[in-house]
Amino acid sequence: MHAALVARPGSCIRRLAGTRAREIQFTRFLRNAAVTATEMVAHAAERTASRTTGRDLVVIQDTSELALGGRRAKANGYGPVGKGGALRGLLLHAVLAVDAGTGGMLGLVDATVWNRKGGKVKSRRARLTREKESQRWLDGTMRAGDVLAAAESITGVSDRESDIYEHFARRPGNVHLIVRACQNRKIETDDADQVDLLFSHLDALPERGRFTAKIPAAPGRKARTTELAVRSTRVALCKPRNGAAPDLPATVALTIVDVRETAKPEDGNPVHWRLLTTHEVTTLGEARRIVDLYRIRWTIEEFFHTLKTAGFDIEAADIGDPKVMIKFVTAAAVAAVTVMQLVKARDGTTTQSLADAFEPADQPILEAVSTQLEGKTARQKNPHPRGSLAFAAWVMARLGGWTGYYGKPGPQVMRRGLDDFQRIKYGASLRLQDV
Ligand SMILES: [Mn+2]
Repeated sequence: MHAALVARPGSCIRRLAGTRAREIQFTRFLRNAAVTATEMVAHAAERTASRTTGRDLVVIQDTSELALGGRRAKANGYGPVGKGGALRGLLLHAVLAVDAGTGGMLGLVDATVWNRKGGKVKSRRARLTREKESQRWLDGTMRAGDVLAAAESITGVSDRESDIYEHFARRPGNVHLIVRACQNRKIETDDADQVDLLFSHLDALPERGRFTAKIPAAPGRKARTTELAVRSTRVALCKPRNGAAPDLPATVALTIVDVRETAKPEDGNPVHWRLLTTHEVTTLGEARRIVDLYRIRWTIEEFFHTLKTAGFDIEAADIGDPKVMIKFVTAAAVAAVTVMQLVKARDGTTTQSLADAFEPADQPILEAVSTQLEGKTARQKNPHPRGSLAFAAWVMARLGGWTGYYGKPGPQVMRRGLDDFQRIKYGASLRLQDV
């Protein structure tokens, strides 16, 4: 099914499965109680773990809402998503492993898809839901520490939603954190016994220095190169008075790095990030490194984008039963990682090797297919070195219908190519058995 998902862009099961017979097989697979979302994720995490041994990693986690519709989705039992909960759908929390040096995607570490309880929620219920949902950040960090235990280093990176005292207090020993601060917490400072507030304390600090950085384009924002002013200091966050578990320590010692744009941009708001980290930061270079690692967080936004629009068109899928849909989204999340890896590798500008996305046994088949696909002109030759992910991306793009002449192959093309490749691989395995 992973192959079918990778291959068929598509929304409804019929289109995804291709034929009526495959449709029945596919829904049977999804409805089969023995195949759980947990197992699909565990299998993907195992493959990711094998690629991350001895490497410095950034582990990114974030949540995305998958809006599936209005009244009909509600009648089918989908819970509220979006502002005000007017739409119905599911939530996906994903944890991805990325190489800290190159930014190359290495795979899925964890994924949880869930359906919120529908209907009107009383404030107590709403609060319990919020508490339960905030647990996902702690779980994601724990899971990264377990699954990626053989990594050289792990830095967990996440946005303001994960600024939770317990997240810092209970992190595993092998996971560092960089979290964008959301709460103006009470802090104890080095220089005085008095309690201060985090944000005003930061504002009063002298600048440590400045550096220029590229701000990527975003909806309503052009890419720009800008100057950032840096402040940083050690702080001890005080345990929140309400809601924190009694066994948590009274303070947690962290470093905060504050970067803000020195000039007002033409469009949108100036960048201002306050990044709480467990890493040691004493120099401007180290502060810059924290900012650079945090910027890798953007990868997960690209992943959600691949999954939703350019990729699998999940939000247009037409599956009535939320339990079945949870499995569908999980399987699509696993497949979307591979599609995204191929799209990123297509220009040969990343240094990723084939092993970051494929099994070792795939290499001879890929090379044979590549030779078959190569034409007579230079532009029809695979320009990438064997054993590189770019080499595989070229093969998948050609299989998926890209001519090599016009434009660049996107997710749809890569997915089609991967499907063909899986079929070729299956054929090759049959032939090997015949011998
Ligand atoms: Mn988020």
